[in-house]
Amino acid sequence: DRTAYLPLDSASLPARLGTRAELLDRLGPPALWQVREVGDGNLNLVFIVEGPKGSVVVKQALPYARVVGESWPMSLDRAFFEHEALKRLGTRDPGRAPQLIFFDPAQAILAMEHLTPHKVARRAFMEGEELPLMGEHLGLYLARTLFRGSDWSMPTAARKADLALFAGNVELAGITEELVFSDPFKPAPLNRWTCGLEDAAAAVRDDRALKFAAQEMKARFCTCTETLLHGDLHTGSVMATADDTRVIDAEFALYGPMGFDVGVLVANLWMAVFAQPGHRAGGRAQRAYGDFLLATVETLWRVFAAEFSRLWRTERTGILGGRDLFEAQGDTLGAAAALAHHLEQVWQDALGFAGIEICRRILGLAHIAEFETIADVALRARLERRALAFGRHLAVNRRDIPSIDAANRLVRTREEQ
Ligand code: SR1
Ligand code: MG
Repeated sequence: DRTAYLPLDSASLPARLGTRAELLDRLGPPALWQVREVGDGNLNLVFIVEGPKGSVVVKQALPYARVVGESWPMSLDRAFFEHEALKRLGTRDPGRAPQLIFFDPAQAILAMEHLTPHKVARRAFMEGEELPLMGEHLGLYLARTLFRGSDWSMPTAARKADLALFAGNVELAGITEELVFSDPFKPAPLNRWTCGLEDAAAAVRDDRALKFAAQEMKARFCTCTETLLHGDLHTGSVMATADDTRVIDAEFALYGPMGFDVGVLVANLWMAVFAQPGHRAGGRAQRAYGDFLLATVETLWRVFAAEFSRLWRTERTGILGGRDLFEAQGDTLGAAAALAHHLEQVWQDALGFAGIEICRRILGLAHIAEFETIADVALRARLERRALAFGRHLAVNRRDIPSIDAANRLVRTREEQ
């Protein structure tokens, strides 16, 4: 499709994409395609295209932010960065990204595998569905992608080229810099919150310790370019079944601190725990589902640390490898200490980023479906208030929370308040 950029719609899609051999192979004749627009994210169009031979997903960037409308123009380049990122992430942890079918840069269209019967993790959490392998899969994914995109692992020339390439994703980095780290902590036109939380929002704007933490985490995000991040790894970017987990939607990819992807992901799992009373009656079932979510966080972190340590021992081939300083001189304890020091930094960063992510999902522009779909506004406000207090605690006290167990216990304590 070499014509000027034009957004797709369900009616025009078969005619516009029906000459692509990759789609004909997978779908069969375009006259028989069924097209549904299913995008529920903040930025893009997403179509499921079904034909007699199979189905695919077609994603197209819009020249504006869908969540706000045409008054917020946005470059189409994010489709390019998503494609580049998914190629790399899919290689670093094979099988965890969707299979890519084609990319058309002029039309900002990315066609990929239709993940079915996968469900967006957020939706599964609202429906109370247990995904027993998700924590393990995501722990492995985080360790492999974060380690293998860094100077611990990559050849230095390739890593520097990628750093320069993804530095071009400046517009989406800017969205995170503003919407995540700044807006929720100051008066900002796009901020919004549930009715009844006015006092909590005002208290945050007056909370010097929290604003200081937000500014420190923003500085880490902007200046620590240690690895290629997914960049928006909330639970709407995860699709899962009982035995498979996939990570989608990498358009926010950029070089940043490892703790960012970890922290955003666990923040969204913790928020799902806080939201549970809005989705099922209290008592044993609710408690059990919260336990499942907390166990998922625990598994995720433990698997992440174990797999990262394994890669540290076996794949430390990049310019930061440091084998000459430690193992080559017989100092295996020194290598272990360096690893422990690094994991401690990731842990503290993850807690700090998790805290900020929770604050922004309650006070900023982009909220989460687990809270937004709670029709009882008073209940929603009560649950969001608890989550917000937890998020604040994480951000401000991130250096004093020693373990994943301690962090999970804090969730349970806040839930009871
Ligand atoms: C205008 S974009 C708002 C949010 O949606 C994306 O998924 C990111 O999380 C971003 O912060
Ligand atoms: Mg997204």
